[in-house]
Amino acid sequence: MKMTFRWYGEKDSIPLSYIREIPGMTGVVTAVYDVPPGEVWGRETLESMKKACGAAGLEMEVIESIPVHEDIKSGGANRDLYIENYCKNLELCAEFGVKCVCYNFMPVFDWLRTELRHKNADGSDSLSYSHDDFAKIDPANLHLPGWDESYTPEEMQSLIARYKNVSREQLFENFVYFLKKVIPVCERVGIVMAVHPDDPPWNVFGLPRIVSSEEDLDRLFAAVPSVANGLTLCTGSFGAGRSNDVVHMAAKYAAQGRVHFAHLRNIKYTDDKDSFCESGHLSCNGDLDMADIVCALVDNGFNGYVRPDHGRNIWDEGGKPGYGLYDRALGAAYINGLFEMSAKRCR
Ligand code: DNO
Repeated sequence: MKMTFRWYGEKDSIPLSYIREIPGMTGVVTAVYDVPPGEVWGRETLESMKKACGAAGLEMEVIESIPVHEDIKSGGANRDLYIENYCKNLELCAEFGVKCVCYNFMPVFDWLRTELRHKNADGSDSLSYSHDDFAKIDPANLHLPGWDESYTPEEMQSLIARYKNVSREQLFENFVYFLKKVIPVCERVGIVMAVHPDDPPWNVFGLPRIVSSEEDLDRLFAAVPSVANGLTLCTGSFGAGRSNDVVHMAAKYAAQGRVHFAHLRNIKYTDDKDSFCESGHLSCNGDLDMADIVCALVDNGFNGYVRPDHGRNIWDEGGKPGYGLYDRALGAAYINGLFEMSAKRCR
């Protein structure tokens, strides 16, 4: 496995030199952030990012994400143009040594939470999702933590409206249409696609979500069997769905050679509905058994990229919610320990 760390480019408040100092760190997970979804990225931007990483002694082999334009997901009139642009970005990334692309196929929204600074008993704060608070949100007047700045309420409404006639089935067809064009390019240029699961793994505001469960994954991989059509095993996202057996999923998809990337974090269920809070990474902090998950990966030949996912905000850091330095660095250290121990135990 290769331990990596998400880096938001030159504007990230966490310098590459700090990332490099985290034990076991081999590279960053990053993206081009100054180009709207669907457009072709600038060669110079990638070039300068790659140079900066190289100078810091870090690899740049994972991109998270090349966003999938809403026209592709909803099957809009311009989807072929946006798919073409997507393929151009893949080719460009490959030129700069990128080997894995994490992306998602969630209509309109990416991850959703109801609170960004949920106070924890240990004094830290973290992201959380409350079933009751979510139910109170009026989709006609959306003010979602983390999303307020991304879209105006009007823009969000019109985006949601685009999916009015897009059923689960139609969304799946659109996904397969996209993959059938993109995967051959990946195979040619030596990149693997790693779909990020729905977060949380259920439909929101009446919008379908189709990467939420083992059943969804099986269907997706059967439709496009190339192993370049793979998975980001995001333990916190799948784990929020209580019927998902994350240890089993880790074992099964690692054995298929489809887990190209793992986002490792833990969550704590906070009621008997579907509420959860993002806990510290350790098994004893949450409801997922991180040791069992790592063993399942190692035992089944996992050899992909790993990154410590969302950390708590600790030591008054006040960083980007989920993406401060301190707790993710602690998470990386813990995860490194789990991998070392699992590998030894396996010998
Ligand atoms: C959240 C991230 C996601 C992920 C995208 C991939 O913290 O894991 O936003 O980057 O879903 O497209």
